[in-house]
Amino acid sequence: MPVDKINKLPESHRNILKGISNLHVRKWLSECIEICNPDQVVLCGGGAEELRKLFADGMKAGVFIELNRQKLPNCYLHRSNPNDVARTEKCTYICTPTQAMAGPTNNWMETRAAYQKLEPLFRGCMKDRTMYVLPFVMGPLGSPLAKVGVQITDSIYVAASMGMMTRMGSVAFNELGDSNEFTRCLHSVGDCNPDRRYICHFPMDNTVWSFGSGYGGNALLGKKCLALRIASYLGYQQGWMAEHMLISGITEPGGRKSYVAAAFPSACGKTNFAMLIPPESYRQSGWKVTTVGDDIAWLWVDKTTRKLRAVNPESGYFGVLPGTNWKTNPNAMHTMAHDTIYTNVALLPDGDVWWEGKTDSPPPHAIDWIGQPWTPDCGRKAAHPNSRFTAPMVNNPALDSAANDPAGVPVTAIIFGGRRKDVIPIVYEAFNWDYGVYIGATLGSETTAAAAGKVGLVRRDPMAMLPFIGYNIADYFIHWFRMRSRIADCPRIFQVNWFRKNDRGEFVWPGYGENIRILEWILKRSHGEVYAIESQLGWMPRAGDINLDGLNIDPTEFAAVQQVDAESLKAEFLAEEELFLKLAGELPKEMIFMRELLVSRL
Ligand code: GTP
Ligand code: SPV
Ligand code: MN
Repeated sequence: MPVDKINKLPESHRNILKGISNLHVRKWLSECIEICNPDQVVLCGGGAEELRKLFADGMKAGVFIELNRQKLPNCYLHRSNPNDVARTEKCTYICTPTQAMAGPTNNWMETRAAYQKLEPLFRGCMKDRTMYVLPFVMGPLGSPLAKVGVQITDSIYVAASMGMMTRMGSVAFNELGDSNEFTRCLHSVGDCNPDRRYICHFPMDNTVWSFGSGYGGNALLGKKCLALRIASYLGYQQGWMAEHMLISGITEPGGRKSYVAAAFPSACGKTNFAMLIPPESYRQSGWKVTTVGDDIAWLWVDKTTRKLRAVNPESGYFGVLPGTNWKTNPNAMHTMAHDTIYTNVALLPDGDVWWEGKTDSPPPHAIDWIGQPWTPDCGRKAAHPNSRFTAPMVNNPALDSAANDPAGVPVTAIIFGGRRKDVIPIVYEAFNWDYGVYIGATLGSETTAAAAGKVGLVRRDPMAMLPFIGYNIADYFIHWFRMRSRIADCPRIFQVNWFRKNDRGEFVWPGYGENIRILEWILKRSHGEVYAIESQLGWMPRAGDINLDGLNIDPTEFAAVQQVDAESLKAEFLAEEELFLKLAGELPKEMIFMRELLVSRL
């Protein structure tokens, strides 16, 4: 922006700009101020005091309700607009010069057309509002992969959330120095009209423009937008990977520690797996699980060792509440016991909160997530199915000691998992990397409330990344196949499915903490310590190799769901065709070969 235009800005805005020493940030911010025309500009420097002020201001504005100070110190309830409760994939675009760059699975807009469409929406959108400027870092400070972003937003909820989910504040300017390499994240809730909702990514400009939503992955732009969509594109160009994966550390009896990275689609168990507490018998013999990350992993190959390593770019959790309780996920319950934002849950008369599955029996009455009186028999849910908690990762009692290590952690195994009531066994191992990539690429999962749309439909969600790949999916697959040759002794790849159901519609596998039993086999296989049986689908545990002691599960029922059923596998292949046809002529040859081998095994 020319100097004379900057001089026309109100003095208070000019003073904010003068306080920013990075000239690229200053120039971009002045342009955004000129477009959005905010009443006030607040530069967030980070820290607890600032967060307190954001909550205090948010309470005055009706954005936050303070919860019971004894039960939930420093916790707040936020109710989103009822039309704005989940990621909206149909409003999410990859904006590139050609459609081929965005590929067959992304919504696409031509770069200039997208800017032209969105600029009028942003013009004047912050009149009478405060613009928060949020500099932030994704990744441990000093990590070779750490990325700086600056988000502009008119949502105090987003500002407070970004303070927990990212390393926000002046640290970002220290990390950035004089460089122009930061992601420009412009966000406005606008009038929160679903017809004017756009989440536009400009990977070639390192830019995200998000308008019309204040919720989760649509609005906390460091998360899915930067750390997955923009980062996956950068990773493709630079030889590393941004994945929708948890990272957890597992200590075995005897003290050996291994790390696994696991990709499950949204609301399919990443946070729970990352915070897993093994059952009593396992704990006593020395098993322990610690969390590096619960949603996103950045993976790269170390130059000297040629081993795959991973960091979690985030510094907080935005976790699903329904189904979370002291039995299923005590670490999450501890994590959200203080300094937490609860979004779209029910409010109890004593200032506590409730959601479906928090307790065995529901409270006699509550105020539901839209602010209406609620009773158990009223026929509505008290909390939204995608209600969430936002909490800093330091709250997690099981935080891994390497969670902030810029060198990351080594990855021993990669796990893909979907939500499948049938067909897919509880666990099996891929024959090799290429077949593992094929398994990930054809991953099917039932849709959940984490994204707007129908729930429970099986769709292909390659690597749990379908909504998050920032470029052409064909190139993404090729990138995965090519990683193998860079890695010495590449991690073993597995598929798991915690969601198998029996004829009565009940989960066959107890899940949660008991998943350690499956992890035990995964680690033994990865370290070359247990035999496996070859099946059409992959390497299978022998009967007796998965420890079922103390479980209320019939070994024959377990064996039955591990059994590969050729007829249902054939139906699965037909369902995969949908994805293959989308890729048409661009399907990597490894995919075709893997598929042919699999078909020939049936
Ligand atoms: P996103 O944050 O959307 O990426 O979700 P996520 O993958 O982290 O899923 P999360 O761990 O929050 O779990 C989603 C839902 O699945 C919750 O209702 C959990 O209670 C439930 N869930 C998680 N793990 C298991 C499991 O092992 N078995 C069963 N039956 N349910 C599970
Ligand atoms: C997901 O949908 O995978 C999430 C929640 O982790 S959101 O941040 O809204 O994308
Ligand atoms: Mn997620």
